Amino acid sequence: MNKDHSIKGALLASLLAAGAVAAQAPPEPPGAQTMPGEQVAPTFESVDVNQDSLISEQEATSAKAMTPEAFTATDANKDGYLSREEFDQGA
Ligand SMILES: [Ca+2]
Ligand SMILES: [Ca+2]
Repeated sequence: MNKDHSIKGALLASLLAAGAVAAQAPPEPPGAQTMPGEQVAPTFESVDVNQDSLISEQEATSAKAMTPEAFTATDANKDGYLSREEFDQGA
C-alpha cells in the first residue's frame, strides 16, 4: 500500500539533493584585477588655488601642473592667465 508513497519520497529526496548541489555558488576566480596607482592629471579646480576661475602662471607652476614655458604656450590669448578652455586645450 505504501509503495507509491515511498517512491515519491525517494524521488523528492534526490531532487532536494540535486538542488542543494546546484545551489552552491561556483568559487570566485582568485586575484581580481585592480588598477595600479594611476597617474592623476591635475584638474583646473586643483590648480586654481584662489578659485577665481583663472590660472595664473604662479598657480600653474607652483602646483607643478606645467612649466612656465608650457604655461606661455597654453595661454592662447596671451593675457597671462589660463581660462578653463585654455587649460583644457593644453591638458
Ligand atoms: Ca586663480
Ligand atoms: Ca589666457
